[in-house]
Amino acid sequence: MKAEAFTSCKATQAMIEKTSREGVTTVFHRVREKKTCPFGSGGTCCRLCYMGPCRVKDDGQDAGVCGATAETIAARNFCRMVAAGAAAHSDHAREVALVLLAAARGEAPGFEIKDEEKLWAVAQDLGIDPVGKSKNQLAEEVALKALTEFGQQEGELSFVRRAPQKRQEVWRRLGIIPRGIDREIVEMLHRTHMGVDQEYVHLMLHGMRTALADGWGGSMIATELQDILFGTPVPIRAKVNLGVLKPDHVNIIVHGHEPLLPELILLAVRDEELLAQARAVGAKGINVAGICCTANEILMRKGVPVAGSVLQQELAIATGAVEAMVVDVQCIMQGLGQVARCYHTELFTTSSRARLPGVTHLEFDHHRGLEVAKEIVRRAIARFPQRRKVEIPVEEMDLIAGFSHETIKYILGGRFRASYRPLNDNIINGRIRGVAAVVGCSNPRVRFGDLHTTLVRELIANDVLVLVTGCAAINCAKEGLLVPEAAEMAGSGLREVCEAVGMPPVLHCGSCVDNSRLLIAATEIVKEGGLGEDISEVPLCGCAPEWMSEKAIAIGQYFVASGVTVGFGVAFPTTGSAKLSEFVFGGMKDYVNAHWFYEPDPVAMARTIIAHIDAKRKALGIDVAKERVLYDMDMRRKLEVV
Ligand code: NFS
Ligand code: SF4
Repeated sequence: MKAEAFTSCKATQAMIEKTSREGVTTVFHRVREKKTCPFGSGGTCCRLCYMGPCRVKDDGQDAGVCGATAETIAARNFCRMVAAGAAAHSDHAREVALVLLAAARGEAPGFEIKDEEKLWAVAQDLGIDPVGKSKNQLAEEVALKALTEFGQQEGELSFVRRAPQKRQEVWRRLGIIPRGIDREIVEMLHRTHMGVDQEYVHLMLHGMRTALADGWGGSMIATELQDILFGTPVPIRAKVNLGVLKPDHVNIIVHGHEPLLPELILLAVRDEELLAQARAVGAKGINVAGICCTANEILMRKGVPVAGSVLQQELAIATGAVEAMVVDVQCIMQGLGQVARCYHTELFTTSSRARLPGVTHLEFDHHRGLEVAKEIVRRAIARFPQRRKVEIPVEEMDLIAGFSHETIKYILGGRFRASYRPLNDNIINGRIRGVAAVVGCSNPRVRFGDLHTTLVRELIANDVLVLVTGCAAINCAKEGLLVPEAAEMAGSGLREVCEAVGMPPVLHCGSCVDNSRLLIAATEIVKEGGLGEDISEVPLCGCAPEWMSEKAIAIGQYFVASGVTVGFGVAFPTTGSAKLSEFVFGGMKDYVNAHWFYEPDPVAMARTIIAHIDAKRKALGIDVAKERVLYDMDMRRKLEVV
């Protein structure tokens, strides 16, 4: 098969070819065999009860056996995706809260409170008075309070109060302020059971409430408590792509989402005894690299190299140079097990919640996490002499990561005057046209990574400051968009701002739970003044052009419910119902002053985002006539030399 058809990433192409030669099956091989079903894809296949399953046509007559219409079925399916995505982010947060609690009580060796400033800030936002309390006392209270946010039955989640006043009022008026994280997710599952909530707008409103419980609840708790435990990110240089694997080192890949065990593995690989063991088997040292959001977490805080994004997980093993891959939860392909068996890699599942058939399970128990980490490193070293069929792609790229919303404040406002004022001023004076968040997964049904980079180049050429997270961030980094020099590709206004402060035009803001940082950044912009009183008035837009996961839908829904219009590519799970599509692509605006849009073409998506930003500028009265630049061949060529 033609590897170029899947992506322009050379490292990925080389490994697709290697696996094809060696008869190893990967996601890129399987995707060609699986045809999508139009009913499933458009959202109108219902299998919620066994009078069905029912595939329902959207012709105004057809219905499921129970009478459910296309819009009801599609809304129920959509809302279930929101619930699953919110559950994933939030269960991650729960785990972090439990570890914070254990660390505060001195029961989690290897973990400690790293960021006291953040601890104080979070405590206050949770309604805890930090004065006069020791670090560990306060951390214990914060962890316990965070845990109550999950099981709370009435009232409002604490972090909701962080949102702009006007936005809180919108939510209150609609009755969609989340009461408790678990409660909203459970209610969403209940309402979508056969024969419960069957009015699509009513369903979608609870879908917003559930999503808000993720964005301003689960995801935000995960981000904030991880910052307390591991430090709030600051700009840091690192490297990305499969070329970060080292031919003469023991390579360990950490993959998944929770940075807990990976942080301990980073400690373990500095252990002198283990380093001596590695040298004894002929390795020069031990190299740790990440995949997916685990990668983003330890990249942001430690500058650990990133081996790749979600679609490169099997390919990393196929280099033949990975001794161990350690996975926990989410975005871990079952295909990994089969690929690992074709090479010398030992694959470890480590979460009590996730196993793969035929794969070593070594459970991460935070009471003895460091021991588990050392055991993994020891076993990785033992695999080193068994390498065969090694071929590591040469591609690697520099990047700068670490743009927490606090950092953005410092970098733009200066060390002594941290504020969003300069950003707001630059948006008002038009140097920066607006802000776009480019987030989410990669999907083998579209050209992997290319949609992200095409879109982002177009945006920065038009003076749109781009914030990236998740796999989108990794893909942009691989193409050299996350270095200050990338400012050369930016329009003159954005370029000027980037060069003045030495920042890239594309800022890596972290993992997917860190999309909560973007909610805070948007709120800070509002609070700084001059750009409206609500998030929905700010010239900004979100998108996930290569999405695939339910988590992406949850994120999109909380962005929209927070007032940010969001575009998705690939395919969209409401298109099987005209009514529901009209609602998500337009009608939602009447409720939350933002909506979804679907656009599979990245250049057209950029155009839509820019038009959206321009409309917001006009409404604010800050529109200055500006020609839209098309990212031309000349600029593309220039990029390839960078
Ligand atoms: Ni986000 Fe991160 Fe990647 Fe998609 Fe998966 S790793 S949590 S879901 S695939 S961006
Ligand atoms: Fe069919 Fe209704 Fe059952 Fe869904 S809930 S499978 S539409 S009968």
